[in-house]
Amino acid sequence: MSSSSTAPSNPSNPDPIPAPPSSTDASSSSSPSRHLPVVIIVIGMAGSGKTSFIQRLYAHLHAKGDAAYCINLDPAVSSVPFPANIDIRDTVNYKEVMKQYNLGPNGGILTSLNLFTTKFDQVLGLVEKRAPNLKYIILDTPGQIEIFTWSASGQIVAEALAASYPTVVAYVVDTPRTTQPSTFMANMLYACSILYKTRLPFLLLFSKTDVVSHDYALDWLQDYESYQRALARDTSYSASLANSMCLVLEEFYRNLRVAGVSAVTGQGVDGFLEEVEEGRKEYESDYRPYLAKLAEERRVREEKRKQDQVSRLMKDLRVSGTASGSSTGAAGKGKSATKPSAPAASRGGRAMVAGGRRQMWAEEDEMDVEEEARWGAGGAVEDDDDEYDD
Ligand SMILES: Nc1nc2c(ncn2[C@@H]2O[C@H](COP(=O)(O)OP(=O)(O)OP(=O)(O)O)[C@@H](O)[C@H]2O)c(=O)[nH]1
Ligand SMILES: [Mg+2]
Repeated sequence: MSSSSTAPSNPSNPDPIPAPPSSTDASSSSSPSRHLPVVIIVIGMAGSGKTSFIQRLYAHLHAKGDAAYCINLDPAVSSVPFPANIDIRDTVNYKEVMKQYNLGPNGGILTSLNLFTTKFDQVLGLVEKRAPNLKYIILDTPGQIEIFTWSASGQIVAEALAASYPTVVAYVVDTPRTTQPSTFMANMLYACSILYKTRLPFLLLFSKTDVVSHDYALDWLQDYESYQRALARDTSYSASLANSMCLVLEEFYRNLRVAGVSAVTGQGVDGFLEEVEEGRKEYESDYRPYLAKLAEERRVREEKRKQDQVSRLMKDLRVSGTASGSSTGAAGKGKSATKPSAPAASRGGRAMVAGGRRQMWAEEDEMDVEEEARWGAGGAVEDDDDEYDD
């Protein structure tokens, strides 16, 4: 894994490094993430314009003196047109992965991403060192969208970054290729599924607006009757499905941030950055408390697990202690008097057995504790020998 030195944020680079946000900034006191770079994860269907948009965004930020750190997560791309500080291709050779694991192109990309993710702690370390001087961290993802959105690796990458930095998902929609109402609906459903999967602040980014303006999309998003009118011209079965779905998606549309950009002309990039800033605020107000809630739940679960382990251990100790006591004290009593001690003593060791058997023994031990109590209280319950046989 290497980090290129072409980015303006590199200390060895003479390009301007933006000053950290001033402490007199109105929102700095109320927003703990104000000084942190914002992560923008760019996701979108194949060829929707992700890479070209990042190239344009990087150039725009560079011109403004805002430092951006770019990470390329697409192992199959032949050339990256923006200066990637971290490039998955420096770590994993996608073609070799295909050969070595006997995979097709998509399996190769997925496996490459999985391999890269195993090193993601190193990426986080590199990012962390540079973070104080950065304004944005931008991620380009593979064109095979599901490889990032539905794989464990994609989730790990997104969650690892979102745990440390305000993070926004920019879902790129190919504006000229989405003018059909049913294609539009399919794309919105996909966007919706990503929003609910990541739970991160979400931004719909209509690309290639130099070719077709995204006004039609804004119209459909704001007024579903207008969408239905467009759909009325389509008599296919998928149109009737889209008709029902648009009502369902109304709620999704209502909370959506939208921007339109052209990677060719640069039009709309400032509007996009404004939406990213809104996304950062949403991260602060919604996602950070959600993270804190998750962390608290994890802490409680872990606490309970530890307590359970301790109480199981105490039971084991009590049982084996009683067992060794009874094996000496009960010597010469009858057959039934020594019975509980034998399995109890051996169970002390068996409790160490890993996996599913542990639960079995734990449950058994609970029964035996009761049994020991009865024995201790002088209860004369005679058990069958067989019950204790392995
Ligand atoms: N006219 C125009 N063409 C664009 C724009 N953005 C991208 N393109 C073209 O769309 C095609 C795909 O662009 P990419 O940036 O490679 O898209 P991508 O989403 O990164 O593609 P994959 O990584 O393969 O999924 C290229 O031919 C670009 O030149 C744009 O804003 N305007
Ligand atoms: Mg690309």
